[in-house]
Amino acid sequence: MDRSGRIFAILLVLGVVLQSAVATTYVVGDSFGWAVPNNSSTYSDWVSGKTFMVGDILTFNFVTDEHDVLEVTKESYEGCKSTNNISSLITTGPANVNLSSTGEHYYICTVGRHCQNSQKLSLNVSASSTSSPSPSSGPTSQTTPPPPSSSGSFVFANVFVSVLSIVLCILV
Ligand SMILES: *[C@@H]1O[C@H](CO)[C@@H](O)[C@H](O)[C@H]1NC(C)=O
Ligand SMILES: *[C@@H]1O[C@H](CO)[C@@H](O)[C@H](O)[C@H]1NC(C)=O
Ligand SMILES: *[C@@H]1O[C@H](CO)[C@@H](O)[C@H](O)[C@H]1NC(C)=O
Ligand SMILES: *[C@@H]1O[C@H](CO)[C@@H](O)[C@H](O)[C@H]1NC(C)=O
Ligand SMILES: *[C@@H]1O[C@H](CO)[C@@H](O)[C@H](O)[C@H]1NC(C)=O
Ligand SMILES: [Cu+2]
Repeated sequence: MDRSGRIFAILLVLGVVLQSAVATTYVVGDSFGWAVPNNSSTYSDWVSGKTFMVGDILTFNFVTDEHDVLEVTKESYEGCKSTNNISSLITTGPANVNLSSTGEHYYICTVGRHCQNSQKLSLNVSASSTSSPSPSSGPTSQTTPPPPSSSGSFVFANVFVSVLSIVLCILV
């Protein structure tokens, strides 16, 4: 491997390492958004294959007053009940929700029978690779959110490294 190849390889590895520290924003349901689906597996299909980390953000895309978002316990999720809420009701869309603790998180829409009609989302959050693992939160306990990560500077660093690698490959 020649010199520029080596430099490129090093920078590529650096970029991948930095990338893994960047918080991810997920748009719930992708282009379908947060609405009553025509299929009971729409949101479980959406979750499947994704790995959610502490620090990641969920964007619930919905029109204000048509839907809402409430984080509840597993029991309330299964029974579509608004009791035992873990968050306060989010009524303004689109809404960002921070995944600030590990473990299972359950979200429902409390409008009409939307939840009964499968407008509900459950997912499992893993400890982020860059922070020390925090204990899984039970239904009534909530772990303190980790200190704000410097994801902005990580994004910048990653862009910087990518640009640098391209420039070096042209010049070297
Ligand atoms: C169900 O919804 C999906 C979007 O999630 C859409 O692509 C599909 O055409 C719909 N199917 C029916 C039968 O309405
Ligand atoms: C619901 O989605 C699943 C998985 O994508 C699919 O196998 C099934 O046929 C769908 N059912 C309906 C009624 O569209
Ligand atoms: C549950 O909902 C009520 C009413 O919206 C709110 O006052 C309360 O703070 C919520 N509980 C939590 C833990 O957010
Ligand atoms: C979510 O986290 C971001 C930074 O990661 C912060 O700016 C924002 O205020 C947080 N939002 C909530 C609702 O905690
Ligand atoms: C969530 O993750 C934890 C730890 O990785 C695991 O023990 C638990 O079974 C998972 N829950 C679900 C519903 O997959
Ligand atoms: Cu709804």
